[in-house]
Amino acid sequence: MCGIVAAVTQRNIINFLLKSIQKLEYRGYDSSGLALINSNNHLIRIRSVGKVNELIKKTKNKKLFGKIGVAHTRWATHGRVSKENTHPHVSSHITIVHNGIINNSLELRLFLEKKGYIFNSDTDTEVIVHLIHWEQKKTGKSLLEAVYNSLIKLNGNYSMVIMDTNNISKLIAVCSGSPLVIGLGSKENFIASDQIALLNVTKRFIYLKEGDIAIIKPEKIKIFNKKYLIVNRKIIHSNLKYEHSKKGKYKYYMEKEIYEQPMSIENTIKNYLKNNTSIYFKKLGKKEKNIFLHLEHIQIVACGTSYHAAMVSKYWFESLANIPCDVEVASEFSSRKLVVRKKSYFITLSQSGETADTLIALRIAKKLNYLGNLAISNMPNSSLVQESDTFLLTHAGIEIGVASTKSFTTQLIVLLMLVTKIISIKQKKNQIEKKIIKILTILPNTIKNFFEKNKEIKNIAKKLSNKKNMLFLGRGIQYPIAMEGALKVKEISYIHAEAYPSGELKHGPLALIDSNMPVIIIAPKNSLIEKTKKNIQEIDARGGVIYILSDEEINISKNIKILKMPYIDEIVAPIFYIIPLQLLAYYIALSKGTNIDQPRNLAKSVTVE
Ligand code: HGA
Repeated sequence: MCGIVAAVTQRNIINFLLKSIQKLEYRGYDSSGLALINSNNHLIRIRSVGKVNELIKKTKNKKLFGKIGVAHTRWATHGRVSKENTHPHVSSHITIVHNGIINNSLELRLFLEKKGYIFNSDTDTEVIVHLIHWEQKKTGKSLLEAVYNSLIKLNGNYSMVIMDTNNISKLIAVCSGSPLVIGLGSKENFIASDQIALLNVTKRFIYLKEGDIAIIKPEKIKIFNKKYLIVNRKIIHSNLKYEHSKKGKYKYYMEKEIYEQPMSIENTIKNYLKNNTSIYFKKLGKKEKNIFLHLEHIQIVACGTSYHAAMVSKYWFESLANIPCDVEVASEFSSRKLVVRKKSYFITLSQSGETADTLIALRIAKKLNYLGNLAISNMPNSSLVQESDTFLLTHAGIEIGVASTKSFTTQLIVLLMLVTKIISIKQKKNQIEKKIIKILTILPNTIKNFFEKNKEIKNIAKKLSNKKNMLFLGRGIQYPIAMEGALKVKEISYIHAEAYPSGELKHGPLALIDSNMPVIIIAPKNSLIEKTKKNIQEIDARGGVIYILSDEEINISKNIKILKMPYIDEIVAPIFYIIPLQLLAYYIALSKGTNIDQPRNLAKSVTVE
């Protein structure tokens, strides 16, 4: 959350800052701002409430010029959404943009107010900039030392970039709690919260590690680790293309990402196949093989959509591998006394790999008696990946829509392949691998063909778009899919949607059923369908409006609408059945006219607790 971009160059960077900060809008879009140092060494600061487009409008016809500058897009944590609270924040000659939360900001604010500082905002960020100024004024030492001395006093997360009008040839970046990546140019350097903001200027990147402080000049970069020792960090050559971060022919990123799923699923499968006949995880070596052989329990921790993927995998771990598996929302896992099961292995899931709640859970788990831990993420250089014993990537490609789609289905692919690998390690034979690979290989095409049904889904969506509430029902492994379907609807259309296990309806929620309550039922033909049919009858008898997703002919009543699904193997059915629900949520939101990629109050990559 919150996006940071900064540059120190030999050319005018106003267009770069505006274009790049817009690429980070998915991280927050409450307000945005930028600051430049112009040719007279004066600070020019422009800030605006709302999307980056508002900021762009404000810069038009202003003939702005600056070779060094910072920009920010905000997801507010401290202080309302207002121009005063928008970054950059300034204290005399020092300017900062910040991503994070300062827990002790109130006491520091009181301290600084006593020293005479006047605050122009309610943010915790303004506390940091005055503190740095105070430290420098007090000691008369360099800005770097003032930054270092200030960090000791801060409690919280504070990834930030600092700019000084007294020294226009450098920026200082601090990485703490959320990612910062340096983009290396020729006689110019850049820094951002995500490399996609820099793909139009470079392909060479350095990911700062937790606690790093970097001095960034046009021709030189110096990095100190948290012990204040100079360190060399690896330069990474990215193969991501700027075009990958564009919407192309689609109206919204979410639409693009839904339709990209056959390709991203195929990529993920291929990445973990050896000779098309066995599953091969390069990152998992002898140590993990030994753990997999002996583990007796799996604990998975995640948030939001990743939590639903983890829930699906619980069914796979237990029904296919016979391994007990518990899944918990990360913030709850970190909020209670934990009892670690015997021979338990710890797994985290996060698209961005920066989800604060999940990171905190991992840090707690590392101090407990787990056999080891593994992260599943879409981001190879993320904090979760770096802090975990080992990791598996989802290869979904860049996902920008706030409502996750392709990262969900690719997480499911990785989880199913992992379950399969663990089974063959435990059983010391790989028949199961052959079976699952066969099922997985046909999945991308089945999804591609299914997209032809999108007209039918659009029609259902039109009927649902004026509803206030919706229920999603699923049984067994389809229950988490019902949860994910409901979440998609909530996130982008603001309709209250709730998921229930089909069998649970009569224990309370049945009271909600009337002709205004659409009920979406996920009912593939499997051993549970007869039970689900009974639930359908119960809802129909009470005048509920029923939509069923099924490959079975269900002739219960004329009032029931069926979205006929093609046959799909039961094991991968959850990966397939989420597709119509994603489309349904998308088309409902489209009918309502909401901002699908930037739903209100949300942001992607939730880097605050
Ligand atoms: N606390 C700062 C920055 C917010 C942030 O990082 N959000 O993810 C503010 O409220 O402006």
